[in-house]
Amino acid sequence: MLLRLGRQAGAVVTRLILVLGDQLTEDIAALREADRETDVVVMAEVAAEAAYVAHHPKKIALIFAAMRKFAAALQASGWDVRYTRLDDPANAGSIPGELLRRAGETGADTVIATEPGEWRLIAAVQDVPLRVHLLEDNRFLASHADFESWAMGRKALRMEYFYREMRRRTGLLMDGDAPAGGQWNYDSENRKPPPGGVDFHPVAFTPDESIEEVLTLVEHRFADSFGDVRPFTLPTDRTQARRALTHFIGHALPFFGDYQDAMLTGHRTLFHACISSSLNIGLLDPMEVCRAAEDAYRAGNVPLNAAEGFIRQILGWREYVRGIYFLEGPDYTSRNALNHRRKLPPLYWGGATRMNCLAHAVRQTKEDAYAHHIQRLMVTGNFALLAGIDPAEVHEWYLRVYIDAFEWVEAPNTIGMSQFADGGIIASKPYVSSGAYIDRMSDYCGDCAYDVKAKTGTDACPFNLLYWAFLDRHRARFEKNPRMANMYRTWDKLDADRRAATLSQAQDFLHRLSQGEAV
Ligand code: FAD
Ligand code: DLZ
Ligand code: SF4
Repeated sequence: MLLRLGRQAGAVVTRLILVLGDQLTEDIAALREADRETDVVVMAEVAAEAAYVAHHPKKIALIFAAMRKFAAALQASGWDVRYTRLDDPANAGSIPGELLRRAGETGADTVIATEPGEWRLIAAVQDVPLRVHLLEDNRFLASHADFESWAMGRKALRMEYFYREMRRRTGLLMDGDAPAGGQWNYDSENRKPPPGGVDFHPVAFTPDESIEEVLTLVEHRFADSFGDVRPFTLPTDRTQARRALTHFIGHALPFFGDYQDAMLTGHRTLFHACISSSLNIGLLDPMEVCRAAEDAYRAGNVPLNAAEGFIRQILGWREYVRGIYFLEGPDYTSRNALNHRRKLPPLYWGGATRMNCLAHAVRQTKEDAYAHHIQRLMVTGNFALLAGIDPAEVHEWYLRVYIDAFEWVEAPNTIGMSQFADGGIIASKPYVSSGAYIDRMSDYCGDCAYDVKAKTGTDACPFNLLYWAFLDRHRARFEKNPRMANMYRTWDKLDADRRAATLSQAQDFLHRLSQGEAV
């Protein structure tokens, strides 16, 4: 018989079971391994986790509120939970410090932990001078070994092929051996411009007394951080997260596919699920979410393009980016394949800008700690890439400002998908566009100081200038890319005066951006 981790035959020894702020489910590996009779669960609100980057206050509030509720639920079901609040005078200030303090208190010499979602914290937990057993995070549908064996020997690690394998393995949206409807991917049906009327709103949860206490704490302690803690209406426990999911499946999923790429000033979430924070901190399980979407399709309530598009985000993209993060290793976040060096301009922190799309995305991010995928990719990300901003600064911005940001998911999306800083591991070509794309998919341009139709001149949409300047700057790298050949052909066909004016006006714009002007 296998000895359980850290146990000696016959001896009853207390072990510390570490549960981090984004591991809030009773099914988590460390709790599954634990013994309710003899082990002690350690949970701690610590300054080190709240401040290694200056997170959006809503994100800190979400983590603390959900941690407190989860700890109370564990206690109610008989666990010995040693919970440390941020303002506890004995708080050691870091996860390793809290483990050592609790080891001293209980006499434990062993820690059972579920692998954290950031290399930084994995190293810190492994370095704790106790016997540390790290168990693989069991909340994902592809294990490290699954992903490694899929990736092994492949020249290109494209998400689409990984996704097909995951569909086959899980049986999700499969009719026997074939994909439901005969096609794996219905993305071509998912690019409709913004709809006229949208009447979907995610469920808003009114904070109870325990959450109010957290909001007040966060307001005081993190007053200088970027972002508004109130209003706070997010799900903070599993019951609420399930309600939010059911509401989404019933009311928004049918339209998810069609309008996935659309952006509307008056409707910040459109038909998106707003479940990423619940998934990432453990309140929802990815398989239950995918099954709920498939059930809605099988019941005839949701079209296939919507169910498939939604399931692809979770079964495909979410699992795939995690695989890449752990496959590529800790240096992934410092990659800079395009050698971009510009500093992140103040407009990302709410500084004045005349670009309405950016002003809107940043304002929304400050207020909600949320922007949907296309806002992140094609507005803030697109601009940073076109302007040649240092990907490390862009990465830190995304990690700080979004409610769902943990490095395992944020870094591949930012460094890889959005900034092409990994040299093309995730994206087969850079996600860049001129203003025309934003104009087609949103209502932002109508209220902008710039003219999206103007290609050059003082009124010209900066995306129009920067787009061509980016292609020109990186010609050696991208010209041979078959997916970009058309773009270069179009650029080369423009007359020489127009090209020269575009490049010099782009340079002037970038100079003014770097000087801190409100461009
Ligand atoms: P929906 O659009 O309703 O999608 C449903 C679910 O699919 C999401 O909740 C999410 O779990 C999953 N999903 C969708 N797209 C992706 C993706 N590209 N990668 C991984 N999962 C995905 N997502 C995060 O969870 N955390 C991040 O820190 C994060 N950073 C991002 C940074 C950039 C630059 C970009 C372009 C994308 C980032 N994403 C991140 C992916 C995506 O934007 C968010 O998952 C999504 O906007 C969350 O909102 P939602 O729940 O309404 O998603
Ligand atoms: C994000 C976060 C914050 C703000 N605070 C805490 C905390 O006080 N205690 C904790 O256990 N976890 C926190 N977290 C989540 C961790 O930062 C997260 O586990 C790692 O970033 C790995 O994903
Ligand atoms: Fe953004 Fe250009 Fe449209 Fe203005 S005109 S909102 S800068 S895309």
